[in-house]
Parts: sequence; C-alpha cells; structure tokens
Amino acid sequence: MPTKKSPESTGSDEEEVQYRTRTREHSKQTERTHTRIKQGKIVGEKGLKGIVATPIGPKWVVAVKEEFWICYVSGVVDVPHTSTLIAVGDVVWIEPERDRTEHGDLSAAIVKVEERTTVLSRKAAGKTQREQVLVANVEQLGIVMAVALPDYNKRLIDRYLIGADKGDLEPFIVINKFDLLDKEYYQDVMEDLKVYIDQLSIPTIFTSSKTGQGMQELQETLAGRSTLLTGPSGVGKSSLINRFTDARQRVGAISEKYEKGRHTTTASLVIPLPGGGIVVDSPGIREFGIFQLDAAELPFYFEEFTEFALKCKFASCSHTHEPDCAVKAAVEAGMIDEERYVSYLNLKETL
Ligand SMILES: Nc1nc2c(ncn2[C@@H]2O[C@H](COP(=O)(O)OP(=O)(O)OP(=O)(O)O)[C@@H](O)[C@H]2O)c(=O)[nH]1
Ligand SMILES: [Mg+2]
Ligand SMILES: [Zn+2]
Repeated sequence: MPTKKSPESTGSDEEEVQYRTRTREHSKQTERTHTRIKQGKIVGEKGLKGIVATPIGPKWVVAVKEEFWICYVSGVVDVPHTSTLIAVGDVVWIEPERDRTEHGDLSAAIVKVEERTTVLSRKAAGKTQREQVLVANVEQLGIVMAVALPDYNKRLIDRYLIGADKGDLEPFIVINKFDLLDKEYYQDVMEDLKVYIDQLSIPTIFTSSKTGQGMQELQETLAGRSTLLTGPSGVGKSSLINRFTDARQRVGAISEKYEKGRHTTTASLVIPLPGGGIVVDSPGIREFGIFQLDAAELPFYFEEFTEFALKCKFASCSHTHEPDCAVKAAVEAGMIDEERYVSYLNLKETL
C-alpha cells in the first residue's frame, strides 16, 4: 500500500463524549497551569522513563517497569510534535513529586514526551481538520470484528487499513465470535473476506473467546510485540485479552479507584503480556475518519485496483463517472470486491 500520512473519525458515543470531556478538562488544565512546550528540556536526575498506560480524567497513569505513577502534565513540557499532546503508548519522562495522591499512589509530573515511532490517528470529531492520536508507538494494528452480533463492517476495515498504513502499523484482522457462525454460512464468510486474505494478504485470524478457537494463533501474533486491538464496541476485544492475561483487571483497577468503574472499555489501556510484549485494549469505535487523506493518493490505498486502473481510457480516471473505466468493469466482472469499491466511493465523497 502507499506511503505515510495520517486519518478521519470512529468511536462509540461513549468514547466521543469522553474525548470531548477530556479535551475540555485538558483545556481547563492548560488555562490553570499554562502548559508551555519547550523543546530540548533537560530532565532532572530524578527523572524516570515510562510508558503512558491510560488516562484518568485530566491525568495519566504512567507505567515505569512494574510501578504505576499518577501523573499530571508539567507546566513546561518538552513535546516533539504539534498534534495530540500526550497519547496512550507515549514514552515519557516523569519527575516524582514528594506527596502521594489521595489514594496513596505515587505521583509525578510528565516533563518530556519522546518522539513517536508510529501513530494510529484519525480526524478529530466535528468539522475540524485536527489530528487525534489514538495510540502511539505500537507496531501492529489488530482490527477486531465479530462474525455476528455485531456483524463485521468491511467499510470500517478498509478505513483502518488506510490508518495503519499512514501511521506505519502492520495490520492484521481478527474475526471473533466464530462460535456464533452456522456451519452452512462458513463458505460465504470466507468468500466475503477473500479480498483481505488472498488479494491483500492481510493475516486474518478466526477466533472465539468462548470456545478458545484461534487463541494460540492470536497469542503467537502478539508475542513479544506491541499491538493495538481496535474495532467496534462489543466485538470482544477485552474478552480476547482476558483469555490469556489477568493484567487487564490489574491495570484497570488503578484507574477504577479514581473513576467509577464501568463494564465497557472507556479508555485505551496498555496491558503487559505474560511472555513479553504489550497489547493495548481500546474502547469501541463506530467511525474512523482518515486524517489528511489526499484525493490523489486515495486510489493507491486500494492496491488491487491498480492493475485495472492502468487500462482505463483516461489516465486521470477517478473510476466514478468516466467512460471505459476498467476498474468499474472489473467490479462488474467480480474481479474487484464490490464492497471495497463502495469503500473507495465513500472515501472519495469525503474529500
Ligand atoms: N458468543 C460470543 N460472545 C462473545 C465472544 N467474545 C466476547 N463475547 C461477548 O460479547 C460481549 C462484548 O465483549 P467485550 O469483550 O466487552 O467487547 P469489546 O470489544 O471489548 O467492547 P468495548 O469495550 O465496548 O469496545 C460480551 O457480552 C462478551 O461476553 C465470543 O467469542 N463469542
Ligand atoms: Mg472492551
Ligand atoms: Zn477508471
């Protein structure tokens, strides 16, 4: 697929609300403390390097080895980017405070954010063209969908694939709840997903967190690597993670002390894996708007169109209304997946 850039918008209502609340809280905090970006700041000798595990209101939980610190953002902070100030997965430097938090946890100030190696971002909700970094520094993007309840959404898969490409993440697909699939529909599902598995060669794992199907393959995919699991609400992301580690509860417990516990995932959460590596559980997403998608680059994200696009009558063919369009002919002949073409048209309309 094509070269990097960044996304548009996806999220459960819950997440949108939370994101808005957080933004408001952040700006309140900014007003209070006048956060200033100052690059090249020297971190004091008491400084510790950690990873941002999850947000707690306007604060962040930072994991330094096995320890969790409750951190606020320092009034002067060294940040190497101009987008989302701090995101889950960021590698940060913190300076310990003398006093502990009201719940007796270690407290610190985030003073420096390291350069991000990868980002999964999308276009922030609303009319803005702002980038919202969902997670930083993960190597892989696991796009989790269910075979039913809710049905998988190929349009969303296609958007995630572009987001992964732009942010330099290696994608794979997980189709969960396979226990719900009637055997007689198995071939139909395989046929429907053929474009990803055969044409685009994206590793695809079929799982059930109820029966354990595919768990070994998923575990092998995650082992020793850093992975974000994303997808709509209710597809089973948290259930899959709970199958092979209880760390979700342990890490989650720390934020539950500060925020009322809820059943669904309300914020991204970094979870260490027993054999090494991390997995990031994230709240369900409904929509994934691609940040900075360029009209000229769009066709390149649909790489299976390319061999046909070369045969279009016009070199500049947009594969929409032009005569003698070989891409449209290929869709009609079943050589290009019809739903992928619909994804292409949908994205084209947003530009
Ligand atoms: N039948 C079946 N149900 C499953 C499976 N995996 C999860 N579930 C159920 O689906 C529901 C949602 O699972 P969660 O793990 O909370 O889903 P999630 O993707 O983390 O959802 P959010 O946190 O809201 O994004 C729960 O009731 C699970 O018990 C599965 O493999 N098969
Ligand atoms: Mg969840
Ligand atoms: Zn064409």
